Amino acid sequence: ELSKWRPEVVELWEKCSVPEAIDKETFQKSFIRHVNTTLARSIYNVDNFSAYQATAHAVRDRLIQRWNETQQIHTERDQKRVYYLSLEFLLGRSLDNALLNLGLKDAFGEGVKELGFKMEDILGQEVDAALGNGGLGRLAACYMDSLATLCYPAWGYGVRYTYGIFQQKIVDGYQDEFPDYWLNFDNPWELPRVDIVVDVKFGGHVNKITEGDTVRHEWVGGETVQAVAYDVPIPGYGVKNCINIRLWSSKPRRKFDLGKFNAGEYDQAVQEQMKAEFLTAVLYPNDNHMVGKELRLKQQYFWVAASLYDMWVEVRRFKKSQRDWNEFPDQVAIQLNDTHPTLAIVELQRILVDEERLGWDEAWEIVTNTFAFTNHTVLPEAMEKWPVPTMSQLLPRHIQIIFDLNLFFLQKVEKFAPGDRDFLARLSIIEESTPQYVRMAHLAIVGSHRVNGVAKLHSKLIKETIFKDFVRFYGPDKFENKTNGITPRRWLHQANPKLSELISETLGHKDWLKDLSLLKKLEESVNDKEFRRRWIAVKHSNKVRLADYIRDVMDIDVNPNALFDVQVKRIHEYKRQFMNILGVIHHYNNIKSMSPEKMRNVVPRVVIFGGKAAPGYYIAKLVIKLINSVASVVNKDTNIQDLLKVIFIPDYNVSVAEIIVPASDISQHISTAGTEASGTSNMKFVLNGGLILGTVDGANIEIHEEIGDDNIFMFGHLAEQVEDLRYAHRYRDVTMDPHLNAVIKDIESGSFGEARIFAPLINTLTFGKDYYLISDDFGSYLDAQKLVEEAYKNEKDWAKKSILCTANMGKFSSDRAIKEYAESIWGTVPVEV
Ligand code: GPU
Repeated sequence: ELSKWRPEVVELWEKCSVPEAIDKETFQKSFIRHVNTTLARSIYNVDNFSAYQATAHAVRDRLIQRWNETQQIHTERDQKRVYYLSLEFLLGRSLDNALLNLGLKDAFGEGVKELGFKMEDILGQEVDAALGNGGLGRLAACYMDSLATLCYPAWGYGVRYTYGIFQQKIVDGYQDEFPDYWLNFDNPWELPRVDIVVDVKFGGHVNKITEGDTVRHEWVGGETVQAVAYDVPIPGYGVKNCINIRLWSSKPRRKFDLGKFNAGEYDQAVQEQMKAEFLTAVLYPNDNHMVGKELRLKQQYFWVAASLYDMWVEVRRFKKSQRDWNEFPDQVAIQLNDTHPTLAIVELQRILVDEERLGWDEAWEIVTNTFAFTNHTVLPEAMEKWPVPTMSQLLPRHIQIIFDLNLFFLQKVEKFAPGDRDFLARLSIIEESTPQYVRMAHLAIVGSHRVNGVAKLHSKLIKETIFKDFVRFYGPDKFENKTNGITPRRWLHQANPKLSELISETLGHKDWLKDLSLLKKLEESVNDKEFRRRWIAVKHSNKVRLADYIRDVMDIDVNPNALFDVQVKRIHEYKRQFMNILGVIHHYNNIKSMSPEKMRNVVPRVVIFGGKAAPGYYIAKLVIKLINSVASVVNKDTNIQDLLKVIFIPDYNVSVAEIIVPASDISQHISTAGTEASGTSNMKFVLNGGLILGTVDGANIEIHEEIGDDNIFMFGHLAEQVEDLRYAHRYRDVTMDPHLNAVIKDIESGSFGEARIFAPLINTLTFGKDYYLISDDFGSYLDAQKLVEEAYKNEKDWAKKSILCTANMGKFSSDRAIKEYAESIWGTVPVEV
């Protein structure tokens, strides 16, 4: 065995493993080598897709070098590591990002050009890695970019879904869903680790073993599924560091359980095996909504168990170092992205107590010092809770541990507030209904040393509402705010190359890509006429790019000189796309009633929507239908000239967002106050010089603080008024704003197709008591839209606003967010390669 590492062998290895250079010629050689050998093609049959594959493989080779070096150095240095557990990573495309982060874009661009290809065409071949629903998954992706760029020793852990978020098609105005079989062709952005396989167990039973005066538990029997690791390298920008996201894929065990079948039922046995593969087949397509499917719980445990076992490899190193167990949290920090990975808390306690034989309290101290938990919503329908009977079946030992943890926790609560049964019941990890439920957020809070919200208002609200009792019990210090951020590399440099170029030229450096606060200096150019002209020209060319895209996919022409008014995000009642389209109808009717003279004062507008509805979310799907019905009436109405167009862009995803975001003049972030935890696309639009029209909610508030009153359009009731307004709706009739009433009457008269189709939607405002307060905000919404229109008429002032938006977005870099997590929660320090 050891002869492999004889000095002369080592020397040979080192001699042969010279890292490939990154200049044009070596790239071209490696491109052609990949065409010939990896793809088994020749010069005569290389299409754009093969060219993409070959380029991707050439980049991959260089990523792997960096990946290896980073992992080696991080292991050597033995600093505290952070593990980011997220059931979603919405990465989008990788090639352009890797080229830019590695600084290869120019050399490789030249390289492919000489070989007869256009880099743009090559980039367009890649399918998105869409292993997430929306904001939560995209946040995880931005955070990985920042962790890599800031050189933190960090790993992500997730699930390698065979099917990502469904593809959306619009048929007769309705959403249709199609499977996203993204692994159809080979995926160059993952490294299969066929040797890293973890057994994960479900079911079985628990034996209680008494040894003298100690009792231990042994979890036996049940079925086993195997988790195989796939590593996704994440390169930092402008550094050699390249971190890892390890995604787990389920597969059956190689061997049949011989006892379970006889020769006559061979096909049955194969089917049993195939069930194992199904475990990680599909991403659940719900955003901000819990659907209690047993398979989802299995996914969660499968992923968490495999990840903790994998970290245990590190832990074994830790044990060898003879350090005290109490030092474990000095080596490892685990961040829980929402409650989805909460079982990790229980799993670690199980390992420490049942397998490492630590005392319960000692183990629990280690566990709670290791974990921290991020909450992403206050919506009650999104709170995860699992039926105790289901959990007992699947995870018999874990449910025991949960009940024990709850018992000890409630004993402390009882001491804190003696006799207060209600307080106890409210705090309990177990909901005492029939059947009982495990409240995952409660478990996550009890098992973590820090809990954070994702924007100032949201962090305040969780302390005052859903987690109020916990604040009373633990004191306020356990609860923090970490306002979300976005990576300026993807969301400005990559999505908006022209603006990035203009900024770098104006500032005289590219350092702003690593320190976004440096954008502030752009303020000095706001009165420079030539600079403003160029700024406007960039926006215009981005609008042309989007108009081209709309023509390509929808065969509709839009005027790039019109005001582009955008709302793209998951379709959800609380996000109020319904209010937007009602406002569009109002605007449309308004134009129709105008004299030709008055029409000349109207700013031409293209209202752009995009977003997926959860397949089971009936009302959200009706909103899509209404938008498309309005679009088909408005877009062919020649009486209104070109003053209004309504566009629903199908299949909104990360790479479509990269085209839409830089092209917006105004974007809408109009959730009912107090419902949108943060929002992150608001940050992307403003960073790209798009103004926003928003409610006093989530991160809108902090964006407002940074960019000032003059550069944002805010409207609507405040979070603290919502409860009273809802109360009034419940006990009095909803009083309709007269404009809203007129719009509803118009829909009911059949102006946008058969009225009965939309009745359930309109009923949310009436019988449904208008829970999201559209009637209360509609008036101020229309007023704000008027202000937008007036402001847009002044091109010079609008350009100034746009520049000041970008200039003041420094705070919203995910680098800032990650540094805050590292400093106040994780206690990790950078290790640069
Ligand atoms: N978010 Br919970 C999701 O995208 N999906 C979810 O299931 C839950 C939260 C979002 C919030 O809605 C959004 O406001 C926030 O910016 C984002 O998480 C990241 O924190």
